[in-house]
Amino acid sequence: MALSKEKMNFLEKKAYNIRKHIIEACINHGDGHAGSSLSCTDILAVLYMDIMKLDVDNPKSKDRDYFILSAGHKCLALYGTLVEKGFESASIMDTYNQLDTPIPGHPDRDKFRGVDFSTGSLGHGLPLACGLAKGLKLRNQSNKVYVLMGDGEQGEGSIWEAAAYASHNKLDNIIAFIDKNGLQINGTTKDVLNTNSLKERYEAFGWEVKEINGHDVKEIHETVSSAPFTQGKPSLIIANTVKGKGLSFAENNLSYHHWDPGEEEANIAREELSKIGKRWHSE
Ligand SMILES: Cc1ncc(C[n+]2csc(CCOP(=O)(O)OP(=O)(O)O)c2C)c(N)n1
Ligand SMILES: [Mg+2]
Repeated sequence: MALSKEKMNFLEKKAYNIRKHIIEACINHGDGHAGSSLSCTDILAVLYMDIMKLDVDNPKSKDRDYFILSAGHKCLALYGTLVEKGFESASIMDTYNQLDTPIPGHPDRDKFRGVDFSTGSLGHGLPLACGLAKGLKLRNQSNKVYVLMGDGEQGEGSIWEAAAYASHNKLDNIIAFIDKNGLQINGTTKDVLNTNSLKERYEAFGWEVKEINGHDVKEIHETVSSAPFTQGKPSLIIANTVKGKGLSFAENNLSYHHWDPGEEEANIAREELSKIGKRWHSE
């Protein structure tokens, strides 16, 4: 079903709000994985606001869908999304990465209601998704398992063992995303470990793969709504993204994988946010 203009507007506004949470938390705390989090914001906004079956008042409900942020360093995007979903008030973002906070530098399921899996060590999200998806199949449950990985993360060998397991076990309840921004921690993926043939590789492992613009909420929505793409096969969405999306000086800039905002950059970021925010405030 085509996405209505109102729904598209709603999702874009949610993505803006999440970006604002990410940027303000980095400024407030003095650092954070801004580039990585801004890269996957639109995907999380679409998933949590309009795709996943998830009741904030009853998150342990048996028929809920699951989300695993395999690239746990992108946690500011997840925290901002959970705040926008209504799991906690926005003030929680002020405690980011402080002692005893529910929202540390990598997500911890025992600390923040709404976080499904503790992650941070790359390469573990897809294996976790396999265990969860297989368990759901054994119980004849129809819940979906969404997992989001980075493109640099594809260098982890555990992902490929899981990719083979998922197709062998016909886990079509797994819908995976790769946030393909072309950068990782210390270089381009092209230079560090080339990821250009990801589509072909996953297809060879028995997956059905689609490639999209990872910042176009309409395209994200339409694509994820049509998953599983083939019955009996796990689905992969390769989302072409821009690391640091929405913060002009950080876009496609390796130095902003982890951002330590000085006063000057903080002021520019606030100005940019308020400029974009006018679109919503004028409604
Ligand atoms: C097993 C493991 N090795 C190394 C790291 C350190 N590390 C954190 S982020 C990162 C780069 C990830 O790049 P990518 O998957 O492309 O994510 P992006 O930040 O571009 O969204 C690395 C190597 C880690 N968290 N876990
Ligand atoms: Mg990357």
